[in-house]
Amino acid sequence: MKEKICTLLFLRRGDEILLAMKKRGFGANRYNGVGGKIDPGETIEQALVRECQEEISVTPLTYQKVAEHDFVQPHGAEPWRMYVHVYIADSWEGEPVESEEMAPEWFNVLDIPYTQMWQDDEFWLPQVLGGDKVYGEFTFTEDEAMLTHNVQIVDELPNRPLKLVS
Ligand code: 6U4
Repeated sequence: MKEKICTLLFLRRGDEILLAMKKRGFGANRYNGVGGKIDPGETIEQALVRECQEEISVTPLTYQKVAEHDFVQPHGAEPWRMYVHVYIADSWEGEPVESEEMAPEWFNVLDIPYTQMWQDDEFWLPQVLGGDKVYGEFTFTEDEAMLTHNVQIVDELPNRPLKLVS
């Protein structure tokens, strides 16, 4: 099974969060936070900052971890697993700029376009935006439809080390 450990970051400004339309690759044509794979030798936070700079030309300055998710697609010829460390930033340097990968856009937290996002998002993003910390486990079909979800509000996130263990 292909396995990846990734970051996902939302900028927050008052009642608004920054989403970005993914223009190509995995998750294309969906709104999401910014982020991607943690490279060998990188910390989670180094990857978070680098991906945000690469995708929308912004450097996050202060941020906190709000969720961890285990996403698994166990079916067919190309199964995958993605473990995602999710953060919210409340200060940053620079203005969001569109790149080849992402087109950023601000949304009111009461008007998030869940129908144009990964299906799991509406099961955990509202809780996170309400101030809870969330651990989630989700499975998907080969067509990237969500099959099962298990979302827990937690006091402490697992802070799973940068190695996938089943
Ligand atoms: P490559 O092309 O592999 O270098 P990279 O930018 O490193 O790409 P990418 O774009 O595959 O990684 O990262 C996937 C992004 O999508 C991460 O920010 C995590 C996020 N993501 C993946 N599955 C998700 C899901 N089910 N729900 C969600 N975000 C998801 O909200």
